[in-house]
Amino acid sequence: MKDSSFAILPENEKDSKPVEYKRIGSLLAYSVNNQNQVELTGENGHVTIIFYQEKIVRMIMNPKQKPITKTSMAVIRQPEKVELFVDNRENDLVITSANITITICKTSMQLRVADQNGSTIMEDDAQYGMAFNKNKEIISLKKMTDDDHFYGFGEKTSFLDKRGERMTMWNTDVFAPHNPEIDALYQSIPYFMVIRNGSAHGMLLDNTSKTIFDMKSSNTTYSIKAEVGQLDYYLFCGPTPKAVIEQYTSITGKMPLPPKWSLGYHQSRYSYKSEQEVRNLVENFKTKNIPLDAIYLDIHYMDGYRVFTFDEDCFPNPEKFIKELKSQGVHVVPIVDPGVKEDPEYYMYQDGMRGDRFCKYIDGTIYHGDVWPGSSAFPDFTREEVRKWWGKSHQFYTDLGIEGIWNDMNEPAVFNETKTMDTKVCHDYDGTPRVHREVHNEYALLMEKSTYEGMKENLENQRPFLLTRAGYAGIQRYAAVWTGDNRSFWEHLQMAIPMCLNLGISGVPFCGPDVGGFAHDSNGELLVRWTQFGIFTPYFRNHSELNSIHQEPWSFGETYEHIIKQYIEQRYIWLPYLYTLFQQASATGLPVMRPLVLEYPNDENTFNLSDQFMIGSDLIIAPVLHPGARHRVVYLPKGEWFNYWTDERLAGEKHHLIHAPIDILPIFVKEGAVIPQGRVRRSTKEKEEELLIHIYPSKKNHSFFTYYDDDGNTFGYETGEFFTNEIQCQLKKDKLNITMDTKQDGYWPDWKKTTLLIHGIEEHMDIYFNGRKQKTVFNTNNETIHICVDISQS
Ligand code: MIG
Repeated sequence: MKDSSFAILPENEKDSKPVEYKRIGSLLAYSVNNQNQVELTGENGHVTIIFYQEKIVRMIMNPKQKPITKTSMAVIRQPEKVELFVDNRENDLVITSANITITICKTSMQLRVADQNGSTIMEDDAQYGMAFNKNKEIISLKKMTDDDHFYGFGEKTSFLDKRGERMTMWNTDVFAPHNPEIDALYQSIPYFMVIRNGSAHGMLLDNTSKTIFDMKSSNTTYSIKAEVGQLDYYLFCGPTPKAVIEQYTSITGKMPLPPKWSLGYHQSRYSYKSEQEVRNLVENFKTKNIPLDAIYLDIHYMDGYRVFTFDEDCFPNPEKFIKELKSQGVHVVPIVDPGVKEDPEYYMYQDGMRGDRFCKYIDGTIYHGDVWPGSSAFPDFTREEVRKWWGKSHQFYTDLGIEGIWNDMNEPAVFNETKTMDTKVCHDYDGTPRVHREVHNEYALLMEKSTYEGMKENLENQRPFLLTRAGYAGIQRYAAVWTGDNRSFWEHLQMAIPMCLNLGISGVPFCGPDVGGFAHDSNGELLVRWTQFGIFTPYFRNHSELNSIHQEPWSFGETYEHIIKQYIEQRYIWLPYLYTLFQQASATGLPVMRPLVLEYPNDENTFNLSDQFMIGSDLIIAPVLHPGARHRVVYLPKGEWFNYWTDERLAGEKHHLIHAPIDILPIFVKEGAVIPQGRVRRSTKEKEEELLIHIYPSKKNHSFFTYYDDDGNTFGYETGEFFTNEIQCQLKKDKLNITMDTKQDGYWPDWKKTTLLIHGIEEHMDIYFNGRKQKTVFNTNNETIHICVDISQS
């Protein structure tokens, strides 16, 4: 009935009467604590304002009691000391720091936050700035200007700019086709960024219950709302979009540098069901000479879907098999779900029960829910001892040589009407119990923390790789995110771009969709276009569902196979550049794959540009997203650009019609760019033989690029075992000066040869490298100039 017109019978109209919200009322008293904390008492509630850092302010409102300052697991930083000055004026209380002024209206407790120039960053609605109702909901309405554009919110469907949308955060397993109507998916990242006239600010609503963000119901205000708990948010004052991401990730943490193998091409399927099937698959990649770094084992590898087991018939000797594959450069990544089968003869269930480690109701009975293995219990990851136990249990996998774990169903998903655990389950939370309704969105974050820390300990000095479906703010600290059960629809290829871009803005650089589409049947053209796009998604895995047509690279005939192979090879060619950007992301929080608006926040053509994106600051990728299309429009922002394939120069601040036959992914390079690349390899295990440095000299700007490399596998980089080389390029009249300067040599890369490739030179030119003349060129007709250099002495 729900899916027919019956759903919209007149009688079904929702009660349009708004829930009665009670306002916090007027300010009765205030006090200043520890320099950076101000406590306010209102008529109907309490507010604590904490200056976290110079440009980060936290506000907490609790209608019942003095706000609790303990944070969720999303936040890992303590407040710093910030000097405050409080001015008690007639109508307002004004709190000032060096960078921020907060004005609190005494009659309504409406907040206004301004920068040092007095420009408003954020302002409460006069009536419902802070309010709550008898159902324990809390809400805050903020003013919205015509120029406000919204980004972030983690993993959402629809276009890039979320103005005009209403979104729910409630980790949900959605197999139904993801479409603009589905506003809650697997990840809940209650954080967003507003860009207004080129300036930006951001907000994290740190509340792990169901939260709702509404930029749709009004043209002049937007609202943030939570089902239960405190109104507890952090305001990041920017003022640039990049500064907002840096501020957000300074308190929620950054992605650790992943192992290099996790950046290669990964092949998956629900499921490769036996050792023999996997061996044949790997053999196929080998004979077809297609690069490969990992194979995934979906639920069929287990004994009756019991996690931490292998089916003995299908995988008779997992250790031998996994080690052999690894020696050929292929990692095996098994799936691990949180549900533990209710089976008194199964050690994980026994261990969990005996150690009192499963989620239970307030009366002490264990919660059991149906998942793959049938009735199952779920570890209570809110307890530290349980996290340690679960993490340590991964020794089962690491002893076999496994370094990567794929966590699915961790919303947690349960096969029932609500799709999750009973919200009345009472989590231990290390002795301060809270019901599932309050902490649902945090469950996966805690599971990933447990898994990451356990894997890291078991692997000693090797970097673990985790892939997760669900998460909360801060998930980037532990796992890469894939965007769940998409379908082999062109629409889902299109949707994957803004979804990944907004994940990147939300502090999650390491993400990607199932290439080719998970459910439904893929086809040759779709898989080609998706693979072309996939080589630039930070996470690159082809995965498909049980009942779908197979979609390994060779599944649709030789013509398609040939192009798919060529692009998987491109991934490996681009890896040195991507790895440097991953390193930057792990240090700054800035995403590898980014929307143009992050680099060009004043250019209105970028505000909702959802079908092209940037890799770093110098590359624009414009995938083809429609069947039969052999052309597409590409917008190039300010600057001069090169077509990567032809070296044709293209003007910025213009739309261009680009020819893109089936074997072309349109790529554009900004003038002034320096881009390191490598050669094709069969896997990241093969040594890098040659470093290629593409240079696109600019007459206007001096170019800089710091290339980064390390062993790709250990934590040695934390103690200086890495390599950096600063590449510079300056073009003056007819003299091109290129320098390379090794700044850090705690690690020395594998390559034996370095080649410079200089693009876009048409006239007479003298080329210098590290002060020595290398070559004089004349009217090159736009040919690329190759020069071999030796940097070992530099
Ligand atoms: O509900 O393990 O999103 O990638 O192949 C199905 C089987 C459970 C959902 C995951 C998908 C995986 C599948 N899982």
